[in-house]
Amino acid sequence: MKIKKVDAYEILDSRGTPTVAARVILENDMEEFGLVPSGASTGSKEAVEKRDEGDSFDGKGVQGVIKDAEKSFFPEFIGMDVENQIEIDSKIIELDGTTNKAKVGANITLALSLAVCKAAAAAEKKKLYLYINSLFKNFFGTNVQMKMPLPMMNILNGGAHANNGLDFQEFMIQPVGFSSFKKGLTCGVEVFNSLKKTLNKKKFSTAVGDEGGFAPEISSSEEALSLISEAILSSGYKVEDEVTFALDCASTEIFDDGSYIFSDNKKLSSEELINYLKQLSKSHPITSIEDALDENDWLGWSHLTKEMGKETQLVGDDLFVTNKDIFQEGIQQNIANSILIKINQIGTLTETLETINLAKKNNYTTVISHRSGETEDSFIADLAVGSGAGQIKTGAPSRSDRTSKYNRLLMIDAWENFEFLGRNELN
Ligand code: 2PG
Ligand code: MG
Repeated sequence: MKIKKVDAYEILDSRGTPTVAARVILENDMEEFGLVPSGASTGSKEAVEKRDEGDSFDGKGVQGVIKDAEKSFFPEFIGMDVENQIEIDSKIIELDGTTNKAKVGANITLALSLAVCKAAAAAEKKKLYLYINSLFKNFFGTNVQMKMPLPMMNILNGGAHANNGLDFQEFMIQPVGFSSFKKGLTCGVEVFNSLKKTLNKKKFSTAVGDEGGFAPEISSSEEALSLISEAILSSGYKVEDEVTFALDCASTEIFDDGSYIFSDNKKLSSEELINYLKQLSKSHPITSIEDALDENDWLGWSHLTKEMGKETQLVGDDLFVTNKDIFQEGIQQNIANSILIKINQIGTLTETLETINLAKKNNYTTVISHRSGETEDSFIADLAVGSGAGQIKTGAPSRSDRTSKYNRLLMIDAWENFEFLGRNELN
């Protein structure tokens, strides 16, 4: 089916910051939209969001960027076959001509790429996850097993996503000990609600941060983990057997001049931070740690992987920025054993699928991820299932920008008989 028209709209993300929604209209007048998320703690090598830098929205408006795209970029795609995702994404990359989508803006390129995918799925009358799964077959000739992802639920927020004294950004739980997605998610939700009661009892605020998790005024990781442990126990679940912890240290944010600077003014070297994380993992069942070290501290990452990689999932987010060239380098150097996949870090769907494929080929686990600034679009839920990624990180079960993903997964789970591997996803 041919593309008849492409246009775009300035809409709002979950922080009230403008973002882009692109619309693809097909010859038969069917239309689909691609909505773009936005990060707060961004890796320096991510694809670039283009903004107007004018007076409105503190310079974050995208009206002008959209106008430019509508004038000279979107018309290039009229008449193309919407089912040819690779050709369309290649043209996006070629017309942009930069390595980080800086000319057109990754917010424009991704909006178009996602709208194309959704319109093609609709044209073929296929559920989105099934269509994404078929892209793997077309692109790489491989049959990817679809499955329900193990959630990584960020129920206690710190770092750049909250204004408490917590240095690490995300304290997450993973419901590893369940036989179905539905049971696992139910556990996560019950623990989240139990954490609210635990915090209330201790007179902490239960206001939530950007990703829907609580952001109490606490300042140590130990305290965060013990509050969550208490919540798990009082909701009747078992720590370790049924629920484990995952951290996103987002350490690039606290790295300065060769040291990791903590809010109590403690300065740690990468070796010291690795030792601290090892110690923390001894006292709590932490099964996954994301961005344990700075994005450029590759020597540290190499030590970390040697020291902790056998028993802990070590996820590269700012480290790899969903970029297959950077990731390939990391694979060669034996850095990390897992990759976070964020569609807007790279700016097209084809490149995202290539990076997922590279991870699968090299036995890295994959975690499909939201951004802290999200929209109601649940595309990443379909991506997680269709790509058989195994894990999804999409915040707390609170606020519609987060629950839209969980809700979509609950529906897919009800429609299909896809397996849920729980703990076995973690290597
Ligand atoms: C992260 C993400 C998502 P942000 O660091 O993993 O949780 O945060 O979107 O702000 O980069
Ligand atoms: Mg991260």
